[in-house]
Amino acid sequence: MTHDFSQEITGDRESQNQQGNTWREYFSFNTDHKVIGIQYMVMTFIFFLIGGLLAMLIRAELLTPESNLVDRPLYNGLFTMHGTIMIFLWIIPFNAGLSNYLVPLMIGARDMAFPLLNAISFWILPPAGLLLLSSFFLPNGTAQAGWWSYPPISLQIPGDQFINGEFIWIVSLVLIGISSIMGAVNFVTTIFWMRAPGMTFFRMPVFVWSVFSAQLLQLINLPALTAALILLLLDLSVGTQFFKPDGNGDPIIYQHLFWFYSHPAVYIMALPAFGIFAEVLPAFSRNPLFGYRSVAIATLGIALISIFVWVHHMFTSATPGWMRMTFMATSMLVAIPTGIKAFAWTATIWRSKLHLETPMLFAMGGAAMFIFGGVTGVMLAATPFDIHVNNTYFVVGHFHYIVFNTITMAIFAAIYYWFPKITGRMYAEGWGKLHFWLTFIPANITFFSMHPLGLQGMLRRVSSYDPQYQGWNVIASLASFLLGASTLPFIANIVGSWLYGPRAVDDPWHATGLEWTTSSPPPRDNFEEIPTVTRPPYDYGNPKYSVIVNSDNSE
Ligand code: HEM
Ligand SMILES: [Cu+2]
Repeated sequence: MTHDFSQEITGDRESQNQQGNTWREYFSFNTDHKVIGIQYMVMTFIFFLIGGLLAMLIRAELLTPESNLVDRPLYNGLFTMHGTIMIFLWIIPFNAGLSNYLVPLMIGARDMAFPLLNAISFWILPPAGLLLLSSFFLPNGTAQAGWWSYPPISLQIPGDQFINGEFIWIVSLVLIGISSIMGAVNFVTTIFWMRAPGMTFFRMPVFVWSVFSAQLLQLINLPALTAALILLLLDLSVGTQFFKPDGNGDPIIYQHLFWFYSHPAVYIMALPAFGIFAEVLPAFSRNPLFGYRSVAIATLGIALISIFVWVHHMFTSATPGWMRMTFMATSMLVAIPTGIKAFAWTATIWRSKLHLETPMLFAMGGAAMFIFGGVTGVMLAATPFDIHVNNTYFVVGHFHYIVFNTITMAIFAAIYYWFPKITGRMYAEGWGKLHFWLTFIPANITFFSMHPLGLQGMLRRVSSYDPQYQGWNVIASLASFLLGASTLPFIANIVGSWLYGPRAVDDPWHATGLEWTTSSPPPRDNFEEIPTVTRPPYDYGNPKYSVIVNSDNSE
């Protein structure tokens, strides 16, 4: 199943490695999984910035109790687009990009199983994203029904234009969904069939296990959302009544189909983050990952259980008692495999000498914040509690502890950790640490504040609120502006280091894993020779890796 790229390799490989790719290649249709990975990551980061700007606007509106900065329809559009962009154009496709870059290297393959399909999956995204953004220029603006797009609200279109914000929203989400399904086929096939000799399932790094589990979920669950969106489009545009309560339709069916995908989507987003922790924590504590096999199995276990919990998003949707009870129980069950992971991370770094370089700071910060977000998650799984705080800022606080404080932090850990491999250059450590503290502290202030607000009863998706809520809102908004500013040192560091940073060695962190055995950046076909794997992953007890990480990571 491996491909032979020897035809395509021209010139001296050494010099090719040194020069890496020219920037033009990143704007062209290229089937190299590494180029595609970088294309995904850079593009999604731009969407992260756009989604972040929208969040700043939302937070600016919420500085005062009155709705005075933007009008209400625009406010609805802002949180709808913010949520949609952050999920479907930042976290999910960023993970697809990182996985694209890493999986073939980590399993000892020369590329993904279907390189052409891989490039097509990527190139669907820029037009879909631009299409979504273009809806800001429509007469009635963007979609306004939140990222869930529940009918009947999503079907109430002012002015009745055929092409409207909701229409564009659905079309671009269907396109993104098609791209994700194609990507999932590629990842699952690659991990199944393209592993190097000796790379058994239980020698795969946990990151690969995470990608495998997350992409299985994409395959099983995403078709439900795609189907629901197509039916919604028909209701919206040609007058069918699948979900219209005033016809014969049932809006609750939409909620089921939506959450059948969108709860697992939480794990499609989170599992790769857990995988990143499992790579970074061992490398910077010089310990093998504690309980590797249990962690690998727990990864699949989380994915499996997460298919059966979706109704916890519908406790207040006239859901019958037996369903509430059942889904409360399954939801709480997720805490077991997740707890195994959290325990393993802690045990890995327990009593070891920690090397607090930037990737480690982000990984430890993200893992710790996950404990907080996980606990509020179990609280929300308890039906009586959820009924109390449903639709309040408590929920918004909870999921931002996951999507920002855990997953986005993990993404930053990954960027710093694999930056030397990807670019062949080192980033600046001081700037990285500054970025960490500027992110970690304001993020906690911003998103912690949302919990007391929710407990006191402040609703989400509102542009005006009772004056009693202003205190925490001002704190959250001011901290969020700092959080926005924290991306500046990051961008400066990444751009500056990519262009002018000192050259990185092949394995600057003395880390285990096949990706570190090849050059930085790797050649077009990844390895001079396909490696034969004879040892377990996280081989940090092995004398070969007993070297201590030092700050001199460059040549
Ligand atoms: C840059 C820092 C961020 C800030 C300051 C921020 C702030 C906010 C605020 C104020 C809301 C509106 C809450 C409401 O009215 O219901 C919101 C909603 C949301 N955010 Fe964020 N957010 C940030 C990052 C993220 C990230 C990284 C994600 C990734 C998935 C995300 C996902 C969402 C979602 C899904 C919603 C719900 C949208 C809806 O109600 O339809 N946010 N955010
Ligand atoms: Cu859920």
